[in-house]
Amino acid sequence: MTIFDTDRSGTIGFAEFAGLWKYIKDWQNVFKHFDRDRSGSIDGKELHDALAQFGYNLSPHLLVLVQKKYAGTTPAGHGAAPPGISFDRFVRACVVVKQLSESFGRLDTDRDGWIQINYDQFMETVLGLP
Ligand SMILES: [Ca+2]
Ligand SMILES: [Ca+2]
Repeated sequence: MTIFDTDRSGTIGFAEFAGLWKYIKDWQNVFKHFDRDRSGSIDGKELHDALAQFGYNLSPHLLVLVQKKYAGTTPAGHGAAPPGISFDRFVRACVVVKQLSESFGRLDTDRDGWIQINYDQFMETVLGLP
């Protein structure tokens, strides 16, 4: 819950709760918007459209990796989640893509798409993810 505990008090106060609620409402709208076939989950094409809309043009290979990492692994059957990425996993996927891209952008100061980082910087970047 650290991303919502804005004053770092360790608990979520009312203002933070209101922010959290607004945040979830916004995400629900985003999710509904991109769940074009209203299946209740995000498939590969929908994920591509969502990330492209947010300004992240991932290669097809990376999109498959994101999909694999965040799609549900529950076996098919009665009451099983629909195939694809569920709401909470979709939020997580978007936040991780955003944070990784921002971390990269901060390190790629000359904006040529390449970075050279040492072990500490690499670990800091990865450990900074939600
Ligand atoms: Ca869908
Ligand atoms: Ca660079």
